[in-house]
Amino acid sequence: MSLPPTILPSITALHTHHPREHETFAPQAGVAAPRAFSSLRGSSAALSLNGDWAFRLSDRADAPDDFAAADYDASNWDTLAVPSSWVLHRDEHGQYGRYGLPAYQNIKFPFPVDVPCVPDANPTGDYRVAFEIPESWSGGKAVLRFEGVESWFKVWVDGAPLGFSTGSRLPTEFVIPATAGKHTLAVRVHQWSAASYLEDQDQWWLPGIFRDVALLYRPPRAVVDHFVHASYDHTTGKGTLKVDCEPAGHVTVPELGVDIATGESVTLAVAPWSAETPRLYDGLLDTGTSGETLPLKIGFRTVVIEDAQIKVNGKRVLFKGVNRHEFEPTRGRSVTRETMEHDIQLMKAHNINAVRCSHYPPHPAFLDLCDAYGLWVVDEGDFETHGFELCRWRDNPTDDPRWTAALLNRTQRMVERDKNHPAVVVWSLGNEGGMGRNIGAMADWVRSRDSSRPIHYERDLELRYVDIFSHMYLFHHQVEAIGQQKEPALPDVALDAKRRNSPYFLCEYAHAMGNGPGGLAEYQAIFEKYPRTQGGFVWEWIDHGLPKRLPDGREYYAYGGDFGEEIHDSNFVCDGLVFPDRKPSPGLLEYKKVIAPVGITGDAKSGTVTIKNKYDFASLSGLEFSWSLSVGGQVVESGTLAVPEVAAGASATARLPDITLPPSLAIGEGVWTVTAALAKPTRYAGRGHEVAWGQFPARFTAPTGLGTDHTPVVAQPTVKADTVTIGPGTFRASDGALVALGDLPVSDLHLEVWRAPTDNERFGGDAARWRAAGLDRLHHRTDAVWVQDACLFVRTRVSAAAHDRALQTTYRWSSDGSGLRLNVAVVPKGDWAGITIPRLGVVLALPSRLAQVRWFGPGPGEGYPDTKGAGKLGAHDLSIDDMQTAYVYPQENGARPDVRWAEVRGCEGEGGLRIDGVPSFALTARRWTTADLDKATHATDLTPRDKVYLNLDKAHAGVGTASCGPGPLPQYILRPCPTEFSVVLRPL
Ligand code: IPT
Repeated sequence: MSLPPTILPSITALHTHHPREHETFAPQAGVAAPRAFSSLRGSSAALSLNGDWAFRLSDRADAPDDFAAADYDASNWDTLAVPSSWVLHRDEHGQYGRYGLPAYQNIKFPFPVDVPCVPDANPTGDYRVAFEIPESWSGGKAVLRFEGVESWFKVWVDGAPLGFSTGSRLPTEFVIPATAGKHTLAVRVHQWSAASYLEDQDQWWLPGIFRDVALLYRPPRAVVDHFVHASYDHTTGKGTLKVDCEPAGHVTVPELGVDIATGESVTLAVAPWSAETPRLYDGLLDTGTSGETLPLKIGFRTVVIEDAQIKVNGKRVLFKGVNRHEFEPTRGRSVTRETMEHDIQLMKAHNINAVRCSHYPPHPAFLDLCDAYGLWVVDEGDFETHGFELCRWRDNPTDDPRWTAALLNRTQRMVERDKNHPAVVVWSLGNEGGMGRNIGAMADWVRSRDSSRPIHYERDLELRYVDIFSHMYLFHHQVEAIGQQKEPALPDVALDAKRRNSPYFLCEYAHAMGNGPGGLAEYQAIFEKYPRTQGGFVWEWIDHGLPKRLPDGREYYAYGGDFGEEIHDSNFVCDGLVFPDRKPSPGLLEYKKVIAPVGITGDAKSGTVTIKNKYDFASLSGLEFSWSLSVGGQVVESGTLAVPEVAAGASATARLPDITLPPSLAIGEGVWTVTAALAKPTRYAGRGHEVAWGQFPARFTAPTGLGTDHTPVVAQPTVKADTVTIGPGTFRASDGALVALGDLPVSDLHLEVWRAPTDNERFGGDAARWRAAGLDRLHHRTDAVWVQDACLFVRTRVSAAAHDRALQTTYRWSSDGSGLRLNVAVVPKGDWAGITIPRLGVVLALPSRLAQVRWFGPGPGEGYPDTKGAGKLGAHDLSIDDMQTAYVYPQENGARPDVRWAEVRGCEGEGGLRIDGVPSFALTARRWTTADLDKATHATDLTPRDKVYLNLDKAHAGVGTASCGPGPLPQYILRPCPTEFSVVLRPL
């Protein structure tokens, strides 16, 4: 309907939205060309501007920018540390909120998708700091360098605008005249900008100047940029060095006697660089500037694709990798060099040899450390547009020419900054940005600038533009098919041929969220079998939990939703191999074992051990081997093992000593353990650090004791009033409940098939189906209690409200006088088709004074059917508290699998209970119930009850990695079927 012209209201436009300066597609203005970080290493002066800056936070982007004026009075502003993210600042009570709050979303954008606009509510940090340029700099230039600012920033010096930049995890330089005297630097940072559409990585949003800021003096003729080309020819053993430099200069490498002009190349015998042998040569680059020489770290190595494999220095390499985000619980992405180094030491000590920089270039110091310590690095562009997937990829920047310049800019700044690192062997264009022509533009540019490294971008699944075939979270059997070059064909014949002859790795796999990841060993077997499948990168290194404090002072790790986010992705941000405090999780220990560089298998009959060197380059000369023989968990003899030289990829056989044990010792389970440890201290671990180990049964091995099904039944039950006793067991006659074992009160013994769902089960796994089937709320009705054949029988029907299916459970108790044997027979009744269960066992409650567990079985850490490689068979001793694994989101944890026997005692060693397996059981000991654990959402929700709960399980399901990827493999899934198991209980 239109109104007649005469009564048209006159319009006074009060506001029309035009894109604001931070809502443009342009990535930067007024900045210097990108260059190698190593170009800054010259001996010329540099001033760090890190420190306390004046700071003011506005909740909108349009606060007046008069604060940039040199004479602006900011005396009433706050002080904020640079580098840091303003949202992570806490008050003296540990509370957040002074400068807004962190927020976590994985894929979803936290604002309406409306390219290139962002909300009016746009936290904006204004910063001011004074600096002084010394007299001695006059005649040269000064460069203001920002290593990382999230997400858009504009810079003024003395009130004059210099320009702006985006690309949060990339450096920006502004060149200014080196005018001696005092100056004022003013910076405005918007949290949200058009560039935020390119930075949808799965992590906390952490705005601010979060990496270093420096002022660099550049004398005339100082190195602007340089590119070190150092290749290695494995057929001749020679390396070729050429250093391009602007301006031209001279290169010396004293150790090699090299003295060449820049642009000139020299070929000579060298030791190559690899992640296993990180040989760096020190060089010097001199461009004839007084007082400025540039140190070079040169590593000779050549990366090629050949035979559908990535080869370094002529050899196929196997990536035993991890995805690394930058994270520290109190500092966010402002990670210190100490932490970076600590991480690298932890990685190396856990046999990890590769890092994917997910999903942005790391702080430059990290790559220096990778060069020095030896890690293969996939350096990745600061680029992810995953949130567009939820809008069916409409307006995805990846395929939009308006964004080509911004995306190229990001790629160029990564490659230019990091091109001189031998550790960087693959360029990755970014992560989860869908597909589009800008990927082609980025790949073309990389190829034209640096043809020495292959290009990766996982979403280019057809390999239109990139060189490496890669997936995330693919199932084992699909990876195996790729190993065999039998993947399903692409419709385009030429692309199919290219892809089928390309190398493959999993840029992400084994989602390490909570308890898990399960199935690592099976992946590794595939990687080791097929040359094309060159390993993968576990997702991810660290749980990004932020410490939050309760009113009572207790701290816990917070995750998405804990800061009142309107939309969020809960604890999906906690999916690392180390906990937020960097303590290794059981997943890391499992990974260490699975990827160990030495395979150790033995055969007691022939007295031999086979040692397989799984390194790609290194010999085993850095390791020393030892053996031990133990019986029932007691080491009876040990010594060193002589192992001949074993070249990379080869195997050798070593002889075990011939040991005859006296018959008195040779009873019980005998096991050989062979260990490979560092023979010398390294940068990451001391001499004796265990690298690999293997175990195998001794010749005389035999299970013994009560834990067999042949124990004679001797003690007769006595029925007296309302009590039945059998051996040490006292039962209530009315319902057959065990009430005491000797003097030890016991309560609430019953079948349990429930466990507090793991993250893998809650996200993508079976938890919802289990709850629907009522496995978490089973009722136990006693059907019958009777004494027969020296046994007490208790038959129960275990079933859930609203369901007619049940587990008929019969407990049969008997005794040989000292021990009390429990046999549990479970028969599923009714329709259980399609229903799996998480575990099957009994739980019992004991007095809370029990505190310490000693057991014989794998350990000391937890283990589930698909995560039990790291457990070493032996006798272990832990407190109940130390048996808990405090996953950030509470869930099933702490089970010790395949336990032969266990003793639970008070903290002073006073009496308790011994459990013998028939032949073994899984043991969990806790101060809370399964239901408590299930209900808890943060570690501080769990408070000890006045009981200790023991789970004695016949079986646990595997944990898999279904939070992102495959669930447990078929052999690790439990389906109800008629089953029986036994344990023997004895008072201590
Ligand atoms: C994949 C992402 O690349 C990674 O950043 C992280 O989010 C991970 O998932 C889950 O934790 S994308 C996924 C949809 C396969």
